[in-house]
Amino acid sequence: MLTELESAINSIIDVFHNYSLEKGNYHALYRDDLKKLLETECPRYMKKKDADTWFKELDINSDGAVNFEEFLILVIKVGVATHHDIHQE
Ligand SMILES: [Ca+2]
Repeated sequence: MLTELESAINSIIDVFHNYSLEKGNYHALYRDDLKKLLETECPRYMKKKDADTWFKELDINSDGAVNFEEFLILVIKVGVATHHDIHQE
């Protein structure tokens, strides 16, 4: 049986693949894939930063796609913001 954290990590991987598989590449979110992911999965954080800005920020190696490691930067940033928000409520 998976621990709570292991399940959460699997969910993060599943979310990445739900959008990366749109173009049949397990390892890449293209600009429009990322936009769709942001709009669907974290709409609250699209209000402060648009999809193009997110894409430029996440595509660290400038290869025109967001790989899983780069996607984790989004997870960290949204996670930190959500944690902050929880303590404001
Ligand atoms: Ca990249």
